Amino acid sequence: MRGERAVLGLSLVFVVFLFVLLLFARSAYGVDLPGCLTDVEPYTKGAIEQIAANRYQLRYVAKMWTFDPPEVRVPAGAEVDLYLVTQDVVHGLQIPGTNVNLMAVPGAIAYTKVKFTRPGTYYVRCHEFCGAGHQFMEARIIVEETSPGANQ
Ligand SMILES: [Cu+2]
Repeated sequence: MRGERAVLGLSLVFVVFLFVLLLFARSAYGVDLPGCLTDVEPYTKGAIEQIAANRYQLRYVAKMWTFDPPEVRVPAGAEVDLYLVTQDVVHGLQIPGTNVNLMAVPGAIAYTKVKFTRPGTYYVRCHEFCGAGHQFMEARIIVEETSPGANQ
């Protein structure tokens, strides 16, 4: 009986000691809970950037019920690195006419590479039911005809 009390008392002291260590690490070293990769730049808003000749980086941010950016333009033959994150629930991203089919899972970055060879308008659609406005969730990628002799 006496030995059990001693073990319980020591266990309690040890738990309190660990809690004090946590508070010390937080105040002295700024240790905190890990953040989420998708909550920091450049994944907080959608954008397209040209990163090389005829090579683009396109970052989509999905949220109920839009894709950001809603419309982008690239020249025909463009190779696009496509990144997708979500700011709320699980979404999908599909581009009919291509092999692009991604899932946007909270906290994760989805990636694929696509080459747009034919000019035209490509629709970016959500393929994972995400709420009342799911069917309106759409963006466009306009692939423009390149003029002959253009340095693309
Ligand atoms: Cu959806």
